[in-house]
Amino acid sequence: MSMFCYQCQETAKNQGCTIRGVCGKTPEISHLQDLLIWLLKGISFWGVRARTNLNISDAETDLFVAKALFGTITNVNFDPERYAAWIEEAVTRREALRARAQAACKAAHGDAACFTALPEAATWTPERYDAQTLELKGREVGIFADSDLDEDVRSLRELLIYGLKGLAAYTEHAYVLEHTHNALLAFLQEALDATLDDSLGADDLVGLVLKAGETGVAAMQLLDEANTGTYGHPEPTQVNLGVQPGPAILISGHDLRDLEELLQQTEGTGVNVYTHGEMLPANAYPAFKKYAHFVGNYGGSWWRQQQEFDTFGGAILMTTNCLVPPKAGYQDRLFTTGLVGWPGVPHIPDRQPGQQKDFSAVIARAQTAAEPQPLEAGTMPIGFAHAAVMSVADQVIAAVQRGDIRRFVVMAGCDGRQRSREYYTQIAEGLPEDHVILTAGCAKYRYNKLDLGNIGGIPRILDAGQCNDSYSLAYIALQLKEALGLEDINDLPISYDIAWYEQKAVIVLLALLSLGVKHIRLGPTLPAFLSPNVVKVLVDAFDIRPIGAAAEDLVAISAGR
Ligand code: SF4
Ligand code: SF3
Repeated sequence: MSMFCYQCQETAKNQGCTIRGVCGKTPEISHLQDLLIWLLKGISFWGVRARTNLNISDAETDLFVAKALFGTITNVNFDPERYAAWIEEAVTRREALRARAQAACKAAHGDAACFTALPEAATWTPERYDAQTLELKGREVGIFADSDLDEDVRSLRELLIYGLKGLAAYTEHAYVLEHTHNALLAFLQEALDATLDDSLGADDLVGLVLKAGETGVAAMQLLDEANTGTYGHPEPTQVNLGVQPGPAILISGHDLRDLEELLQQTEGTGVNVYTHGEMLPANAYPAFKKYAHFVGNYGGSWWRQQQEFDTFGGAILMTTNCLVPPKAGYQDRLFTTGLVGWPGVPHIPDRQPGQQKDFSAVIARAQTAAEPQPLEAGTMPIGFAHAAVMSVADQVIAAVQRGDIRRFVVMAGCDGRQRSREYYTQIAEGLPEDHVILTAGCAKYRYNKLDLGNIGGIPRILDAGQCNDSYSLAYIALQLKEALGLEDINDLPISYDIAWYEQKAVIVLLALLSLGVKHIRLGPTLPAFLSPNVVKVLVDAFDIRPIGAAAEDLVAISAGR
């Protein structure tokens, strides 16, 4: 086995990538990621003890842990040099925290009482930061580092870590917009530290997994406040799918601040800006709609980028996941920023305090590149986040009470390459006409261009936005429960048919469970990292089920099962 990773839905044979990642991740990157995660556990060991016993914390290190976790999400970063730099920073930060904690503890309690049993992750320091040394250590500390570990404990630790990655991503997005909540960062460390603790059994870890879900709700709420507080509430909008003459930049990923600064810097340059993948919902924000050169969306979800970036012709900016190994046809037009990286692809550095990022290299590249070739034409409705839906709440509730809307089906989450995801198109096409789809995330690209009509003016596909906007769906459900005078969220006429791919979907799932949502269908496959016993816990407590054949699931969904 040259590597082992099973964190995403496309893992090989739904068991694990052992030779090279289906995503393009090399064994080298896999080992560097394993080492980085292990060192984040080591930072957390000191972080938790310093915070809880000694009232010591380091805000920059707390945020570093979140950023580094985000950096290891599927399809974020494939650049070994960036990982080596993060690993070195992790050791430096850990040692600084350790020195402060040990000094404070000794001063308070004396040498003998302080930190006697230290896990290796809390102390290991490499002789050199060269790729070979780091990779070698990464091989020792991966998922199977302890071959005797109980398989359910391993499964729960990994489930927790993947949930934390998603939680870290949402938290980091909110921090970029200067919306902060220290408890979120503290929980990341509490949970990472717990994965080093061999005294914790399956029950303890299940408790932490559920706490991760609750913390996920808080992170999604914070991010919602950050996005809507900074850029206004998304408005129902018909987004253009065609192209316009002129040089162009395609911006993808989830980072709205990058988009804002790119729009400001391209204004008046003659360069048009289009969205791709998860940036599509930005077309519904008042703060961005005001730019005349922000002209629409190009293409579909992340996995289509190898074809669509090729035909786009212009410059391309990846602000977050999902980055697919670039093809030669567009690699010289591709730029990364934030936590994203690919070896040899120019990276736009982080913003300095009080300044914008400098996107001039992206703009200059667009000015010498080709114009976009049309892929499709027409428009598509977007912008149905919670404020827009709640502004017509009376209409929605009346339609439910009259029976015009008999059921909502939450079809949020991720898209992916596998053919089995045609299931989601079949479900969308096959739902009865009195069913309304609520969606968020790139899962929607399996059906968002279908014309499913509307019910009394309410579109049958209500797109709340990015996966980052999943909070909207929970908010709408909770508001409907109140308005309809129901006791239990599960009494609502809502079914959940969720598609997952990467780790942000894991925290969305855990957040839904923490809100008490039951009977979720999850597909296209159940996560490979769930052991049979952990699946059983989820089934017994929450009635989670794998998707079945579309025809059978349609009957069951419609019957409220
Ligand atoms: Fe495989 Fe997914 Fe891990 Fe990539 S992220 S190596 S595809 S399991
Ligand atoms: Fe998509 Fe990567 Fe999950 Fe944001 S962009 S939802 S997969």
